Amino acid sequence: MDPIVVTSALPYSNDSLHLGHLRSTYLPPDVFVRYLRRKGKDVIFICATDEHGTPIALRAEKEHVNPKEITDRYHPLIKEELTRMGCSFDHFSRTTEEIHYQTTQQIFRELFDKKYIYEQELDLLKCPKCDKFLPDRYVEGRCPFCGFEGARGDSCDGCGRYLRGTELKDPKCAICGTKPALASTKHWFFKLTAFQDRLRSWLTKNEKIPDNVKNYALGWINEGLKDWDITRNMTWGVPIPLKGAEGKVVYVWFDAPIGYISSTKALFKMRGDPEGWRKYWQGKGRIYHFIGKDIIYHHAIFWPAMLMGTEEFALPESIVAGEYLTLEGKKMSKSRGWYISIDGYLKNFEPDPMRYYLISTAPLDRDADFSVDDFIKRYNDELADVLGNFIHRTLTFIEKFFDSKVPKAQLGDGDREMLTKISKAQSEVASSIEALDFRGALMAVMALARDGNKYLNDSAPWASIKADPGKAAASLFTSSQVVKAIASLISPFMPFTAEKILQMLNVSVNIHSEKWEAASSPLPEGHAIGKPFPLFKKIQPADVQGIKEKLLPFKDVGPRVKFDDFKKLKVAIGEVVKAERVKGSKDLLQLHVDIGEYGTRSCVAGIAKYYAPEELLKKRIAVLINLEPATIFGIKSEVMILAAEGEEKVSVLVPDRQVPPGSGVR
Ligand code: B3M
Ligand code: ZN
Repeated sequence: MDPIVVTSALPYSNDSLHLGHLRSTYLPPDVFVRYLRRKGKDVIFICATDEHGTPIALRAEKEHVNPKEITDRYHPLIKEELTRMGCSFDHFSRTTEEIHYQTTQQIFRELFDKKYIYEQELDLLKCPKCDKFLPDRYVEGRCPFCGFEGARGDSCDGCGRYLRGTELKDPKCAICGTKPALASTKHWFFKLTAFQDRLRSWLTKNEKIPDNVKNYALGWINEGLKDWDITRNMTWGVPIPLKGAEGKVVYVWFDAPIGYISSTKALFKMRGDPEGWRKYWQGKGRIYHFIGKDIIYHHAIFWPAMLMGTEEFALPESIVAGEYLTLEGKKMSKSRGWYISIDGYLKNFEPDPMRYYLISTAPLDRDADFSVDDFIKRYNDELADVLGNFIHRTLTFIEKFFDSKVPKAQLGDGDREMLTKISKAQSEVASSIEALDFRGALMAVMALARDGNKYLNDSAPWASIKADPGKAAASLFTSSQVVKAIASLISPFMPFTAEKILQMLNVSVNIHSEKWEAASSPLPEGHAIGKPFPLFKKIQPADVQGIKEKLLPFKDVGPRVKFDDFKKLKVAIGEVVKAERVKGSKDLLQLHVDIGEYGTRSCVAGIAKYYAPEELLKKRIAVLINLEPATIFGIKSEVMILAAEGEEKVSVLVPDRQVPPGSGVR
């Protein structure tokens, strides 16, 4: 039996995780691993916190602490929130462990000795004021590809491209804002170009890598790869194991994926078998990486090339990349505060409903949205009405009519037909999971619950119990078998729910290690069940708003104003009669606005990035007319325009119907 390694991308140890991470990176592999364990496979589920890199170093510098203090703070938090969500890692290590440093340095040396790593002098950005080189996020500027303003020295959030600091337009030091200058320094490069053809043929031949990953990666290869700068002039990271490299560390993206290997090593060391890791990584190991779509490049290009270069390790069998999850239709963003944290969710709900929602909402290779209304709807319609209701009805009828014992039964055709659906669902769930279609697999379990509900309605044991108790017995015997099967089949997806169902059934197996095939082994006649309880309490319409308030990161409106104070503001409609750029400023326009009976007034507005002067001419817009005048760039500004600030755009406010200049707004 070939050993299997399943990994989740290593979260940076400087922030807690949110629903988007769960959906793409942590839940799908957990489902996979839970299933594989029950199939008796030799599988390990590996993760760790990624503790290096400039975001952590930069933050430490700003907070005047050692970076390790930050990662020490977050490692246990992240580990705990994932554990509470049911993610069943065999090991969750850290990239600051000694074994990780050793492994990284060893792989660096191996690649260096094989001439896949070479040295080069190059000119890099250095801040004259801080007297420091500015690796990655230590420098910010404008993206040369898409023009996005907040691009950083490693990548652009606007277009998602991988960048070099020297490619940025208008670069600035992230610590002090000074414009950096070029200075020469020694760096080491990984010869990515040497792997171009091997990567292409490996990707093309690999059938288990989903199309979204394959197409991106092949696209990049066809554009042509560049050698990869894998060292950084900083002290936080794994030191370069070469002479003359003092004060330099390996780039975080070189050491992070090695964390998959070093975490495996740490696991086997803990198990008292320090060489045990080898068969997973060096032999016939089958490796599955689960990641978010923004790090496909790192996993489908850099990492396999590194592995190829060592000629020692197995290559990934698959790389599964989850697409994005939006929140209420809007991009989730930590910096803007628009996200639901795992912790915030768990304060209000059990883990399983979210596991259910995120796994079933859309296939992994498609974007998905989380909305509270949809969550509640599906919780009520699917978890409460279908799954919970079927189980609860079956067990309470057995309690009531058959003294809590699985009845002895003479089965008819309809009952037998229902029972065949169990093994059908069992193999459907299995084949979908093996095809990495976790959503399809979960839907197959739910289809079994739906069939069970329908069967129970049709056979109506509550109606036949008096006149034909044998029929009621057959119905409840059959339904109880379906309940037992559901507990088993749903365990990879909703492990806590599976345990609860078994508790109600009074079956004391460890469902997480029970053989998958046992899903269809029957509950014996006469088996005494436990006390039924509702699995999912329905959410009432009256509670919906309260749940929204708790889950969604609604912003506080701040201090309230008195109506009398509001009335003091005079807003009116004015027509732009003249518009021009303010000389010497990139941001400002000067407008002349005709405000009817209030005259034509000058306004200096910071909207030059969003509007060309001509665009505004003749527009009727909302302006605040009784603000104290100000002088901006030497120009008198008497009124202020009102504008909406969208995520990327700014928009002046135009009345929906034609109203004359000077009309008041209230
Ligand atoms: N630490 C997190 C991310 O970019 C990054 C993953 C490393 S995986 C080896 O999603
Ligand atoms: Zn600086």
